[in-house]
Amino acid sequence: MEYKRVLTIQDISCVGQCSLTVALPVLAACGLEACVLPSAVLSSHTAFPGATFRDLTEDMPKIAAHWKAADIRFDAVCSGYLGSTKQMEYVADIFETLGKDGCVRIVDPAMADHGKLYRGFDEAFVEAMKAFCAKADYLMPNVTEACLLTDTPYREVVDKVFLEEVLRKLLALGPKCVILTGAAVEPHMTGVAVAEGDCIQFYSHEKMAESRHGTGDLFAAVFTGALMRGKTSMEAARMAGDFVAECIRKTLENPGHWYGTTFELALPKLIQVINNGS
Ligand code: PXL
Repeated sequence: MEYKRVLTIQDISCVGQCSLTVALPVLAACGLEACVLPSAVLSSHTAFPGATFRDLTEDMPKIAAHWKAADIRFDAVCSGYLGSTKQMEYVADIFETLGKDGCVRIVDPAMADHGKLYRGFDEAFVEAMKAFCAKADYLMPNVTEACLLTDTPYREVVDKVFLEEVLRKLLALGPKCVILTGAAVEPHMTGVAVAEGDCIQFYSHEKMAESRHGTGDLFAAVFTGALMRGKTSMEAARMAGDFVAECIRKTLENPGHWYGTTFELALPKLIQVINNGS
């Protein structure tokens, strides 16, 4: 089996089961080498009031310069939660200079959920993200981020017509493929939509009773892992959606675990699915 090297660029939230602390174990479970470029270090994700935040923007070009000099290159580069617009410029440069031939560029425009921007983000960040999305082969927003990126008023309840319109506008930003999470087109279900060229496909799966932090990051990591293991974008999106549902199911068996998912308990199943496809 070809052994691939993936670079994941996002924050380390020391506590909270999101961003790098979920991407690393998930990519490893997919049989990939996971390299990291931390965009910031936080004591926890921002849903814990009072989280500390150390911005690592200044370190990013220095780290990238070392990799260039040492001829370290990646089969895939994916970005998640970024702390500033300057960081988008650095990631865009990494996309151009640190990829092997055929490198896959994946952007999760992590900045909002449930109709609201995360703490610390503003309109200028959203505007910069619109331009950054053009650099992506695969763009992976949730419905809130999709609405922000396309100047569409957010709706709690959506339907296929609404989502198809948003997906077309997202493709117009420039990515080759859009994977939209939280695309709920049937009652009591949630799902994912994959848009590529003129083709839009939907996959519905069970909607869990509660949501949890970090599920977008889990989705992005599984999608990336599955894609790099040779799955199609639709297969990868299905695997990612099913894995997130399984993580929430396991989490709800541990009442009181409010801030993330007990995703570790679902990793054995992921390893099986990635290797055997069932
Ligand atoms: O899961 C997205 C995410 C990543 N990183 C940090 C966050 C969040 C969501 O709130 O706060 C620091």
